[in-house]
Amino acid sequence: MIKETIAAIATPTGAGGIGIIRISGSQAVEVALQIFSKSSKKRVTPPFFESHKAIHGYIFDTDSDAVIDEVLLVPMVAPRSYTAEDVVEIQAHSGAVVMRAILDIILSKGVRLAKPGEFTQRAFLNGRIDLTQAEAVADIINARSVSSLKIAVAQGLGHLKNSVIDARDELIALLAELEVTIDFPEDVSDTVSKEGVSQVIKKVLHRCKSAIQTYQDAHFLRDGLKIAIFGAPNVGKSSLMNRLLEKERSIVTEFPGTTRDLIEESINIDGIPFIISDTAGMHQTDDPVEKIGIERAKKSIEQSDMVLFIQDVINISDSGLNLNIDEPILSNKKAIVVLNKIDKLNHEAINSLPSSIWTQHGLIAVAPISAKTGDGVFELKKMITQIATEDLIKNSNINPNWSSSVVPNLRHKTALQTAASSLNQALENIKFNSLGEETLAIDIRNAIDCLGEITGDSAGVDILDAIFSQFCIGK
Ligand SMILES: Nc1nc2c(ncn2[C@@H]2O[C@H](COP(=O)(O)OP(=O)(O)OP(=O)(O)O)[C@@H](O)[C@H]2O)c(=O)[nH]1
Ligand SMILES: [Mg+2]
Repeated sequence: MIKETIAAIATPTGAGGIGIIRISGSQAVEVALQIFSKSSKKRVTPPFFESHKAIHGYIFDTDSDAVIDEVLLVPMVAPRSYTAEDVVEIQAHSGAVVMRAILDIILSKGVRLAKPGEFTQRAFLNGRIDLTQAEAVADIINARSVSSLKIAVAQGLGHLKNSVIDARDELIALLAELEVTIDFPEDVSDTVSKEGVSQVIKKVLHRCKSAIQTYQDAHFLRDGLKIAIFGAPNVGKSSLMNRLLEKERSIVTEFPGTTRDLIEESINIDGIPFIISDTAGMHQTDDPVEKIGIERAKKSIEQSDMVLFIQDVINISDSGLNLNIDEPILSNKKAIVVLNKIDKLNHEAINSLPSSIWTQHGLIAVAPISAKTGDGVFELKKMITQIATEDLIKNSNINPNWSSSVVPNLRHKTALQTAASSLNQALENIKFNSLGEETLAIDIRNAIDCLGEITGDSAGVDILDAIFSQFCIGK
């Protein structure tokens, strides 16, 4: 049982229409009523209040009896609150001084300032939400796109939690049966067969593997898909970057070698987050600064999920497309060949450009554009989202709207991988040993613990600290 009552400003600091101060704990209601009055003339504690009903009134400085602000007080009695404790939210006018003054009065009544994420941590410790739902709160706040928001909301509603709990419960039931086998081998019922046990393990293993696959195909919806713009000097990489961002972010000049350092920005295309980088033009050079820029460009391309390989359309020889893109750098990457500066071509020449090209990396789509006029950029954006999501749509049961989609994060994926390797080991064990072997029970117990780490049932203090310390104060 958590005793201390905590408080914090829950809204961003600065001027705004409304700011909220939140108090949680067994003293929350008592403290709020001590400093609140329905009358601005004198302090009249409301004779009664209804949970979840706002009360209009005033916050007083209890030392001077001066009114600090006109507010709405919203008491939420346990367990029907964010933390599952008694919670009071004070809706005041949002200004740095007034909010701080109200918070100071609350803290003077023996309430402690909340640590970052402590309200959500209490919701978790009080069993109202599991760890995946607590993480979803941070994901909702930090969502950079509609797709990542929808995934976070689905996680907040417990879709990931439920699927992990189901799998874990199956293993717990299996372990219980096996433990009887270990303790009382003579009492083993006919129902516990090697085949039956393997089937349960395989079913859970399949679930773990498909969740890991979903992470691989879909984590960019949450973390952003990395796109590198790459090509020779002066082909229009920075111009394209600026077009995609719809702002003048990179410097553009007619001189080759203008971009020397890596420029990285986040963008949102059709509700999907991308992290896009403009790189230094690839060529042989002795210039030490350019050399460093080119090294950085190569690294960025290595780390990217998708490459926009940009060419000046004028440089394409009449004998056909010799795009020189047998670069090993492109292997295993999603790629689009962007033919820039089509404003220099006539209609006929534009129409004769191919829509895709065979390379040693397979068929790559071609996008003719003019970064100068914006022609073709809309189609290029469509192509980017389509190529980004094609694996996802092919491999997984994620609905194209991203809602109710269960997409594990990196922490979940790591735990799922460890669980899967314990389950694989368990299957090997069954092949060569009897079901009564303690090592089989150990493998299954490990898998149960790994799944429990995801929901928080068996997460250590270090994991909890790492998760909640990333939250802001007041959440
Ligand atoms: N006509 C035309 N000119 C363009 C187009 N895109 C870029 N340019 C011009 O090409 C020159 C180089 O453009 P940048 O965007 O700086 O090219 P870059 O590839 O980033 O060049 P570096 O950073 O030097 O490697 C500039 O003079 C641009 O105005 C285009 O679509 N059409
Ligand atoms: Mg540039």
